[in-house]
Amino acid sequence: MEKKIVLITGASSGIGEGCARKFAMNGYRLILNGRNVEKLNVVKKELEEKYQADVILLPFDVRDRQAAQTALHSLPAEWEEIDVLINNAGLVIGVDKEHEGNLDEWDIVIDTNVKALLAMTRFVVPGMVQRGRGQVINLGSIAGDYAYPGGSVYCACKAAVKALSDGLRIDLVDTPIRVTNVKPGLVETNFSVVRFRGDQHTADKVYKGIQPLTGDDVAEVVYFAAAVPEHIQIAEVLVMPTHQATGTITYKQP
Ligand code: 8X3
Repeated sequence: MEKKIVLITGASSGIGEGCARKFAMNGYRLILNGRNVEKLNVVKKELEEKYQADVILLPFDVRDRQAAQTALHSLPAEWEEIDVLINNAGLVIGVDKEHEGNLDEWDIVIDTNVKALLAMTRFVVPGMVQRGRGQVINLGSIAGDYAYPGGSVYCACKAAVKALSDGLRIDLVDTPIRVTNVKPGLVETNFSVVRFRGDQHTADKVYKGIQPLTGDDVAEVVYFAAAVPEHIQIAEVLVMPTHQATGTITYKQP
C-alpha cells in the first residue's frame, strides 16, 4: 500500500517536531512546515537517518495566506494527496490583561492560532473530500476550556480552535474525513519562552516542581487519533500531566 502523507505545521520544534518523529517512525511520508528552515533541516535529517523517512520541507509563515497557497501549489504531484493535516503551529506572546495588552501582538496570536489554522484547513480539506479520505488534527489546548489570568486572548483562540474543529466535523459528517481536537495542558516546549518574550528563567519556573508533558508525549495522542480504524473518530482529547487538574490547578513539589 502507498505510504500515507502527513502535513505538519510548526514542525521545527515542540509538539510539531514530536509529531513528525512519531509519524516518521510509523512509515508516513512527511511534509514539514515551519518558519525556521535551519531547524526544519535538522529535524528532516534526523528522520531520514533514523527512520529512512521521506521528508520534504514546506517553509512558510502560516500567517501568510498567499505564501501558504503558493507553497501548497508547488508540491510535486506525488506529494499532493495529503492524508493527515496536523494544524499545530501556534503561539502566545505575553501574559497581559485583556484591557492592557498590545493589540499588534494579539494580531499575531490570533492570526497564527486561528486564521492560519482556518486557511490551511480551507486549502487542504477540499482535496481530502474529493479523494474520500483524510483527517484534520487540530492542536487546541486546555486553555480553550476555561479562561485563566493573563491568558485571555490565547484562551479565546483555543476556544475558537474547538469551535472550528466542531464546525468542521459537522460540515464533514457525510464524508469519511475525521476531525480531531487534541487539547494539551502543560507541555514543556519553547512555548513558554515565547509567552514570556524570551525570558527563559520565568519560562522554566512554569514547569518547576511538576513533570510536564513533552512534545513526544502529545505526539503519542495525536498519532493514536490517526492510527485507530477508519470508522473511529477521536473527536477530542484533553491530555495533561498527572499533577495537573485544570488550566490553573496543579500540584507542584516545593
Ligand atoms: C498551552 C497550555 O497550560 O499554557 O496550550 O494553557 S497552557
